[in-house]
Amino acid sequence: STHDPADRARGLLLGAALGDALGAPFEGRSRVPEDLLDELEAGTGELPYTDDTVLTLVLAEHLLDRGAGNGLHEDTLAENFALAWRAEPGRGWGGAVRDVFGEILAGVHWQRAAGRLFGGSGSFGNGGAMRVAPVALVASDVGEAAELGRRSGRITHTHPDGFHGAAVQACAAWLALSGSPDPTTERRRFLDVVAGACGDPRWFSLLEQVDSATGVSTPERAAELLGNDVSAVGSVPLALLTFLLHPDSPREAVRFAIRAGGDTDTVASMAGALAGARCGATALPERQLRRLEGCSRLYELGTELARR
Ligand code: R7I
Ligand code: MG
Ligand code: MG
Ligand code: MG
Repeated sequence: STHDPADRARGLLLGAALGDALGAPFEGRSRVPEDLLDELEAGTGELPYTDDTVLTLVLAEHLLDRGAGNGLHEDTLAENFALAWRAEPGRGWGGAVRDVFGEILAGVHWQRAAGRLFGGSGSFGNGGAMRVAPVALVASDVGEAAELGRRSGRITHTHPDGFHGAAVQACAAWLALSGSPDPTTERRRFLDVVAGACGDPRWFSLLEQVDSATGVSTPERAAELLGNDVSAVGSVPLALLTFLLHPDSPREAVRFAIRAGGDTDTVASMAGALAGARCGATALPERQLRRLEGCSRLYELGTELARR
């Protein structure tokens, strides 16, 4: 791990984007052979990111614009998310969230647009969680990380599974940045603090399952136990487990998440954000960073967010 806050902030953003970009070619595959992943890592072409990073960037820019102590402004953030979708509709967006963005741009309030999905229950997809990590860079404690996670998640994901999932990933990112509880020696405590800050009983039991799964030896088994799909409950637990198994190697964390199959870009992005936050950008594979789309902007944003 690293003690330089700027390195950690850059690691959080770059780890998220690198996980997204490396996972993207395998999204939706049930099994990812190791040699295909080796081949991608050894390549030289650009590594483009997807919707996960598009929205992570929007949120990071928003938090920077808001300035110290001002948290987030939902109406502005909702519009910025929607504009980002309209600017780049080909980034692999979730099926339902595109309708929310379309309605927002047509003048419907985000709360109404998101709330009427799926017969009024709202989306339980992982889209709130996949973009949330930057809130950890401005939260002053884990409770504030949870609150910002819920608020940013609810803009598109009004189903409790969706916005609590965002809160859980936000809390994990905050703890990963802070270095305590130490995920290498206090796994159980790490998960307990996340569960306590989230406060939702469903996530309390999901995080218990993460704790019970820390003995797994393969990514395939981890996916069997915790899921690897586009729902928040079927992906955030796998991302947290991945981080707890590889807290000191962002590269191994990202590889494990991808080899678990399913929603590979998103799980690798969430796990990459956590390991990147703990270990810093200096611990990320340099050759891959040079191939990563948006690398310099992400690096600058990390530096700027750490400064405030
Ligand atoms: O959550 P969201 O932004 O999707 C993120 C995923 C990531 O894997 C990205 O990499 C990208 O590929 O998409 O988008 P949503 O459309 O809100 O949710 C994703 C999907 O989850 C939806 O298209 C539905 O298939 C499913 N889903 C639901 N299905 C039934 N009932 C989400 N909520 C529900 C539900 O309530
Ligand atoms: Mg994606
Ligand atoms: Mg991301
Ligand atoms: Mg995905």
